[in-house]
Parts: sequence; structure tokens; C-alpha cells
Amino acid sequence: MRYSQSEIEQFTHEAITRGQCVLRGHFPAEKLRRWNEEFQPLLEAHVERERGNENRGAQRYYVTLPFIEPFADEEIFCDADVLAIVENLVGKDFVMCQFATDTPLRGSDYQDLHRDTPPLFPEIKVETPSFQLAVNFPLVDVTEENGPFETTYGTHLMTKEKGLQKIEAGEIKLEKLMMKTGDLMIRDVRAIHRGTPNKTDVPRPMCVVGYSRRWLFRPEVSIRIPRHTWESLSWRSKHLLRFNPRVESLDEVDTAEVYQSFAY
Ligand SMILES: O=C(O)CCC(=O)C(=O)O
Repeated sequence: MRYSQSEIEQFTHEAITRGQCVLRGHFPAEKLRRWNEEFQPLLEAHVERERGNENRGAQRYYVTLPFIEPFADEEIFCDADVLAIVENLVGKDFVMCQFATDTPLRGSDYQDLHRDTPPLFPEIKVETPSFQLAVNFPLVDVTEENGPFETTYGTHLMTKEKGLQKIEAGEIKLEKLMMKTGDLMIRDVRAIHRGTPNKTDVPRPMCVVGYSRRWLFRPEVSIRIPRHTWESLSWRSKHLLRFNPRVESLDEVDTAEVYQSFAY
């Protein structure tokens, strides 16, 4: 591990109180640049297939990553520091439920402010500790121009209405997150956020690895694991991925995105 126990606790504290923490320069940037090259044809094919479906906003695409090389890489989704913080936040035996990308292209716009999940108990208007996390990392450097993720601190702990009121009143600020390739963010997906416009000709893919409490089922984001990938995984990865469907090969799988309703 790169971080000491007390540093892991600091990151955990930050994520609990602010809704997110950022680990700078944690993943190998060169590897992620190779991912970006491999990702471009997948993005192009997806844009072609989904033409006319702009449910996340104009020129903004959600693409699930195939769970094969180079993406099915334990150095990324099974990173010891990340998993230690994730376990502190969502408990022992948590699961990995999502492995995808969000990419704004030129022509994208500001999204509405949103969360990625509803609260667990909307009836009582009280937010619980974390139950659903996203680990986000970009495949290119994020700048002012190419659509930085905009987020707010502390809004995961209040109702969405309260959070929006505080943002409106200027009591809580929207913060643009500049991230270099290799930086990663661990966030509670209830923190109110939005995508911003990419004003360049270069796509800005942001990977998202989702981790949930062990009892939470999110059918819209399952990861299909080809048998030969499954057989190569460590015990720890198999445990993380234990509830995801296994398939003989990805050729037989319908790759149409079913994760359409994304904003709460
Ligand atoms: O990657 C981004 O810029 C944010 C996208 C987002 O929040 C979403 O589509 O739910």
C-alpha cells in the first residue's frame, strides 16, 4: 500500500464529511493513456449506435467498459488503498457493481444538478451513512475547457432539496474538479454534482467504478464477466465481483446500455 493507516483514516474522514476525497497521481498515467486509446473505438461505436438517445444531455455518453483486457485490471479496480477507504465507508464485504465511463464531447452542455441515487429512506428526510460509492478517474487530463466534473461538499448528508437551496443561496459552492490522468476521486454518489461542457474536440472520458454495500442490488449496472477473465482473477477480485453475471464470452452479450435513468 502507498498510504499509512492514518492517511487512509484521513481520506475516509474527508469522504464522510465532505462527500468525496481525491488521491492524486495514484494510478499509473501511462496505463490509463493506453486505456484511452483502446476506449476510442468503443466510444465511436457507441455514439453511432446511440445516435438520437441523449438522455444524459447533448453529446454526453455513458459507455460500460467490457470486462476484458486492458480494462479488467486488478491494479485499478482492486487497488489496496482505494479498497481500504471504500471498506471504511461502505463496510466489510462490499461489492463492485459498476464499471463504465462518462464522456462529454464538443457540443455537450451543463447537466442539471443531480445525485446518482435516491436516498435509502426518502420518507424520513434523513440521510444515512454512505451506501453507494463511485471511484472516478479520467483517461485524459481534465482542464477548464474539456468539461470538468462540478461537485459540492457536504450535500450527501442533507436532502436534495436542502442541498439545492444552499447552492442557490450561495452557502454551498459548486467546485470544478481539475484532475490529471492518474488522479482518482472516491465519492458518495449522493453529493450533488453535474457534468459541464467539453469545449474541445477531444473526448473527456471519466471512468466510474461503483462499489456498494453488500446488501445493495443495482440491476441497471451489472458487470458481465467472461469465464476466462473470471478464471484469471485473484480471490479478492472474485469476492468483490461475486454477484455479477458470468458469461461464456462477451460476443453473446447484448451491449445496449440499460442504465438510462441516472439522475435523482
Ligand atoms: O462525468 C461527468 O462530467 C459527470 C457526468 C454525470 O454526472 C452523469 O452523467 O451522471
